Order: sequence, then C-alpha cells, then structure tokens
Amino acid sequence: MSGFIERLRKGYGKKLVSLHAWNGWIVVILTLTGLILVGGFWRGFLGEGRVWIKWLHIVVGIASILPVLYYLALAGKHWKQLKQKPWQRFNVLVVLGLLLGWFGSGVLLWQFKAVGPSVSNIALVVHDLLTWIGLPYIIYHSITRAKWLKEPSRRTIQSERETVDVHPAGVPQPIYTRRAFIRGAIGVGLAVTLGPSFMKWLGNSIGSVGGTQTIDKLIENDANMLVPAPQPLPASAPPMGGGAIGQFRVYTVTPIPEFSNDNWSFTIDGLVENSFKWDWKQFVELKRTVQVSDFHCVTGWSVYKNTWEGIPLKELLKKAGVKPGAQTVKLYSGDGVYTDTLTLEQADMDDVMVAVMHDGKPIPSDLGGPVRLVVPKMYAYKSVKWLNRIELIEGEHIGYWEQRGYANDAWV
Ligand code: HEM
Ligand SMILES: Nc1nc2c(c(=O)[nH]1)N[C@H]1C(S)=C(S)[C@@H](COP(=O)(O)O)O[C@H]1N2
Ligand SMILES: [Mo]
Repeated sequence: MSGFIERLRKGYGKKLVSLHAWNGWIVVILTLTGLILVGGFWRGFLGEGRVWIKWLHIVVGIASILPVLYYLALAGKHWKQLKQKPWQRFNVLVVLGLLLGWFGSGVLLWQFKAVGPSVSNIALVVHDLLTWIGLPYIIYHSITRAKWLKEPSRRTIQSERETVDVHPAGVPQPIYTRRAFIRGAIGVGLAVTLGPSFMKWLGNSIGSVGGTQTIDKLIENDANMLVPAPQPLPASAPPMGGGAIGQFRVYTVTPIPEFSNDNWSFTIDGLVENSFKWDWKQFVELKRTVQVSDFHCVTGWSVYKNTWEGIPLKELLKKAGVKPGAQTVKLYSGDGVYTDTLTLEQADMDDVMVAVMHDGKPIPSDLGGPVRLVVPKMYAYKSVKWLNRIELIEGEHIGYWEQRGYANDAWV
C-alpha cells in the first residue's frame, strides 16, 4: 500500500494539476446533465434523450469518485503544503465535501428501488441542497479565477495559486492561465444559459421546503374553468389524512392543457359492454370515495398522506362491463401525448383512483386536474394527469415513459 502511494506521489505536482482539470470537467458534465434532469422544459423537449442524459449523469457520477480517491491518496502532502493558507484548506474541504456528498446522495438516488422512497427522498433533498450551495460556489470560483487573470499583480502572487499549482516543480504559468480561462468561460456560460431556470428551480425548491404555500398558489393559478365545482365529501374536508406532507413537483411533457365545460369530456370505451362519454356536469355526479395514500416519483421525491377523492377505477370498469377479450387498460391524457397502461389485474386494486379532488379541493391544472389517475402502489409515472379516456384493449400498449426506457414494472 505505501509503495503504491509512493508511486502515486512521484510527479506529484503534475498529478494534482491534471486531477484538478479532470475533476473540473466531471463537475461541468454533472452540472449540465443534472440541471437538464431537473425537469420543466427539458422533460418534454428531450423525451427519450432524458433517459440517456440520466445514464450519462449516473456513469460520470460514479466515475467522479476516482479523482476524489486519487486526491485523498495525495492529500497528506498537499495538506501540509497548505499550512499557511487556511483559505485554501477551507476550499479543499468544501470541494471534497461537495463531491462526497453528491456522490453519496447520487448513489442512493441511483439505487432508489433498493433503498426505498423515504431514503431516496432525503437523498434528493441533499443532492439538490448541495447543488444550490455547490454550484454558486463553483461558478463563483471559476469567475473569480477568470477575473484575476486580468490583474497582473495577482497573477504572479501566491494567493492566486491554490490546490493545483502549489508544488515544488512549478507549473508553467501559461498552461494554468489557459485552463483558468476555460473554466472561467464555462462558469460564465453556465450562469448565462442556465441561470434563469436555475433561479426558478431554486424558488420552487425553497417553496417546497416551506410547506403548503405552493399548492395554494397552484390552486390560485388553476387554468381550468369547470362548473360546477365538485363538492367535497365529509372525509375530504377537512382531509382525513390531515393534509399532504411534502410538495409535488410539477412534471409535464407538454404545455399544461386548459379545460372548460366546452372542451372537457371523459370517455370509457374499447372492449366494454357499455361505453360512456360524460361531460363535466355528469361526471361530478358519479359516486366518489375518499382514500389516503402516498405518492412516489422515480426521481426520488414523495408526497405523503394525500387525501384523494374520486372514483375507484374498478368501479368505472364495473359500470362499463369489461368484455372477455380485454387484457389491458389503456389510459389517455387530455394533453394528447401521454398514455400509460395497467393490466386488468392491476386496475382492480382498491386504491387505484380516478381522482377529482386532493385534500378537499379540486385538483389544480398543474397537478393534472380536473381529473387525474392515482396508482399509489406504483411510481407516479403511472398516475396519468388530465386523464380523459380509458380504453379497454386486447394485447399490450407501451406507455410514454416506458417507451423512453422507464421500467414497465413500476411497483414501488
Ligand atoms: C457535480 C456533481 C453533481 C451535480 C451538480 C448533480 C446535480 C443533479 C441534479 C440537479 C439532479 C436533478 C435532481 C432533481 O430532479 O431535482 C440530479 C439527479 C440525479 N443525480 Fe446528480 N449531480 C451530481 C453528481 C451526481 C453523482 C456523483 C451521482 C452518482 C451516481 C449522481 C446521481 C444522480 C441521480 C441518480 C439522479 C436522479 C436522476 C433522475 O432520476 O432524474 N449525481 N443530479
Ligand atoms: N399527462 C401526464 N401525466 C403525467 C406526467 C406527464 O408528464 N404528463 N408525468 C408523470 C410523472 S413522471 C410524475 S412523477 C407525476 C407528477 O405529478 P405532478 O406533476 O402532479 O407532481 O405525473 C405523472 N403523470
Ligand atoms: Mo415521475
């Protein structure tokens, strides 16, 4: 072991320089792919690409531990060299903390099935938190480096040199200068291109820590205009689950559709004895029930104790009368793009619900209102938003995200 470390330490200075460069590129790739994964615009735009980006993020993420381990093997010597430079020591600790934290939480997110929703929920919060703290830190770091280059007095003094080029051999200054310039340019590029969505995401995420305000905002900004408003059952208002814990992230692969009495209907057809097409007035007359359930997205976030009010899917199927040849329940979104399926057996679970209300209030358009599916025992990509058609079909259908690489097995 010590022989190995000895060998590592040969050419120590050069190694630290290339380590720093490698690590910089890894962070850039993880940042770009990570910010794309956050969602919003990119979700709809990328489609299948999102799954590739996710894999790239995970593979590079796992690889990111290598420079860290390599550095740790050299750290003793480096640490001693930084004895007179507390600020640089601090910087080393921040960067190591960020990288290890991102790695640890990232591995948990990657292994979300093995660790379960409550762990991956925490991992996502940590992963995000490190991103909010770490990115500004790293962007600032890159930008100040670029600035310093313009000040000859600082360029030559020690204070400008940190981790990488404090070493006896000395690095030719131009190499470092060019590298710092590239990093500065990347920092500025990142800030300009990703700044707005980063800030928006920051706002949303902070809101999501702060409790119930955000959902009220979503209700306030409801784009749907459907009358009459559904009246909650006593078990819904006040919500029998006591109110949802956690915050939904608004996910959509299309613009949020808007519905009114004129353009909304709900159809159940295909291999059924009686097909139906309800308008909103008829639909709110259907008998509803209330359930409390948790909601888990594969990305790692969950919302607990949702009180959903709606029509159990099995009741709708009973009403329509499933014909013997039918094998699959195909679910259509009113966005015109998103679909998913359940087997007849899955659709028969008691808690699969065609939901109309959440915590005693109409579901806002951002969260899939007026009517969305909820499948509590499965990851939420099965929970089709703006549900407006159920078709019973023979054979299979591959849903939107399943076509793009998500597991057909969505059991939590
Ligand atoms: C510079 C370091 C990193 C940054 C800036 C970063 C950033 C991000 C961001 C912003 C997200 C989106 C989270 C969200 O949806 O709110 C994300 C997701 C994720 N990250 Fe990282 N990450 C980094 C390192 C890693 C590492 C080291 C791993 C380890 C394997 C990793 C694995 C994951 C996974 C599995 C997801 C969830 C992807 C999904 O299902 O959408 N990340 N990351
Ligand atoms: N029509 C439609 N339904 C959808 C999606 C979508 O993009 N479009 N995303 C799914 C995914 S991946 C999740 S996690 C949940 C998110 O629900 P929310 O936006 O109400 O939080 O909706 C699911 N249903
Ligand atoms: Mo999801």
